[in-house]
Amino acid sequence: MSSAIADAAKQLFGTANAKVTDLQSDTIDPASKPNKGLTTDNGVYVSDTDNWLKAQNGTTTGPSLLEDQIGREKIHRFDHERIPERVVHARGVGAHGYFKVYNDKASKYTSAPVLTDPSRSTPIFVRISTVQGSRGSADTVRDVRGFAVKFYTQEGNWDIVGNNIPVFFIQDAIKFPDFVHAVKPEPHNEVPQGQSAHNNFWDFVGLQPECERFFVKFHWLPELGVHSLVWDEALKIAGQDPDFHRKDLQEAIENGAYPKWNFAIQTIPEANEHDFDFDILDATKVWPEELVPLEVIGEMVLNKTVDEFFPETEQVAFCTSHVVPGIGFSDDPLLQGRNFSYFDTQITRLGVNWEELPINRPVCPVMNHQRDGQMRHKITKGAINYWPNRKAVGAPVPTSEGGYADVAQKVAGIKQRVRTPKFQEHYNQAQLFYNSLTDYEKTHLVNAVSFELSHCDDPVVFQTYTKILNNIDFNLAKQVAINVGGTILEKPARENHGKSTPTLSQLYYAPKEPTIVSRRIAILVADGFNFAEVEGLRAALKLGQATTWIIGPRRGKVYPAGQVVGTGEGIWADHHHEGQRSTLFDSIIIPSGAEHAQRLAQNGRAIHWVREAFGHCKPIGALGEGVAFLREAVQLPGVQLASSLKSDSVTTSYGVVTAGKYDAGSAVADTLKIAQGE
Ligand code: HDD
Repeated sequence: MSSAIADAAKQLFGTANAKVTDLQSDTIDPASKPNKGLTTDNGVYVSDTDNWLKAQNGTTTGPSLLEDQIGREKIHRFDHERIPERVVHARGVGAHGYFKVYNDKASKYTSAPVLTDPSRSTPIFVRISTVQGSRGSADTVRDVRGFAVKFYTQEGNWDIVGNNIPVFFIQDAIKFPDFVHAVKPEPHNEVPQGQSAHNNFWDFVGLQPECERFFVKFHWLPELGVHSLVWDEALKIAGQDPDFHRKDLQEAIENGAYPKWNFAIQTIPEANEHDFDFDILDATKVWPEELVPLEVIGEMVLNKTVDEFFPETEQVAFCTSHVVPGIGFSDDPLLQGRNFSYFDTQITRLGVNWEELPINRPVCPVMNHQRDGQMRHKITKGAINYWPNRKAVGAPVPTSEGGYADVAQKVAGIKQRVRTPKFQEHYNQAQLFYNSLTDYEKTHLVNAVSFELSHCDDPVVFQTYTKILNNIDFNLAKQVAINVGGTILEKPARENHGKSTPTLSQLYYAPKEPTIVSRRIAILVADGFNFAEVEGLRAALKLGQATTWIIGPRRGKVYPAGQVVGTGEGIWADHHHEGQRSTLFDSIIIPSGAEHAQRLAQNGRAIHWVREAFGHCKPIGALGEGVAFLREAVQLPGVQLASSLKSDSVTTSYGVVTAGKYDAGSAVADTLKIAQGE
């Protein structure tokens, strides 16, 4: 390899984010010089992009001429804009960032510098996706979320292609096409989109109930915890703003609330592979943290949005087979199949030279004797494209000098299509999961399965599946069966082992310190609101890195108490009551102001805003006359509200926080409380 290439790579790795710097050579800013204006793809300035070349005769329109190379080029390029969308995980959003480890603790397990060298900051690109829906489906559908990370390391690219669920649905890669066919829209009518609530999926899962080296499981632990939408919100947002999550990521990064994850590993020495009552290579099983504790060793931060969606987020291509020295593969039958599948799919989507695309190419030097193929970008000098060769060009690198080393592993067995007995046990951990849920998580689960099975109209499907649930828990099976007309059984199919583990409940992943970072808080106003209070609240919430949104009767000026509606200075409302709904915000505040409160109380949409937010268990705050409006809107006798307009003491009840008057001194504390729903 030429030392010039190696030097260039070294220089790139010296920059703040080597991958972002690397992409600059392929990034165009249309506003910058020397671009005088529009050109053809071959760089010729275009003088008219609106009219096809025609054989025009006076006022009679003549035929369009095929010879118009500018018109043809524009149409050709348009006709070929689409590439096949990903067969799964088609809808996604991407961002750049960095990864670093805190110390060299992982050097007990690996020699990979990306995991052991704390002086390094490795550039990464992350793509977060849904699984079932097409590229245009909604963000808030009920689905697993994909989480693929590409590390541009100095030793080459390493991809971790994970999901937000700790287990997978199937055990063997050979079942993946069946699984995906079953979950995707049904083939005869391409329905439903972005949903698993249909016969084929529940039919399939009803018949397929599996849903020194160290073995390692990788975990990304979100700094701000794990939060879910309630189903009613998710359904509504899918219509109100199908790009809700995409925008959320972009908004967080643009506001400097950079999403951050801790990186943790679970490790099992090779010698202990068979010490567990489940097979550790079965991707449908967790490694309970009581048995195999997590070690947090690093962090990942996303701090830059993409410049253009297609060349970055759409063309980024992950491969589980991309590993760097120090990391290898287990015999997990799912992983083995994935190592084949990802590479294969990229060839279909992007062509055989997909690894040369700017977003996919490593920052470190790449050199081999692979050549040609569609869309080859690189030009390699010289007459040699094979190894061994008389000039020793492109020689393999010994493992002692950083070449990839395969770990020697003894393999013996009888060639057969089977699974081990441990792979055939499917219910112990399903029960462990169910037992570990809080009561309200159990309720959500019952509702979720009931919703899904209600959309299956073939009785064979919902009756079989409700019977299967009885292997997990009798009550779960019974409640779902009652809801959907399934098979109600008289007794459990098996004893409940009674074991549970806190780490399987979402509650476990609440942030250690309550925080409002990146929360969206709506301030609901009508003309006549209390200006000083709104300003104070906004400043206080901004300090906590939340964003505030004024929701008023119109997107335009709204007038505080003391100003004449229509002529006063006013403040600008970000949205009107109809334009954005409560579902799109994490919490609501209703400030004081007599006229404003009266106006809100006469506005059906404003009342619905508050009722809906309350129904979705969102924290709601109100001050002064805002409390009176809230009282009318919520009308729930159980909810305690501040009673006196004079009192500045805070009343908290059912996530509703109220005070008679606003005390600027305690503004920060109060508003933070409101937003956290304490
Ligand atoms: Fe997969 C994409 C995650 C099993 C075959 N998968 C894909 C993506 C994620 C996962 C996050 C999106 C990557 C992106 O953003 O571009 N897949 C998983 C996880 C699995 C898993 C966590 C189990 C532990 N996958 C799996 C199997 C196979 C595939 C068993 C096939 C044998 N997956 C693919 C694929 C995709 C893909 C067809 C579609 C687009 C792509 O690869 O790039 O090859």
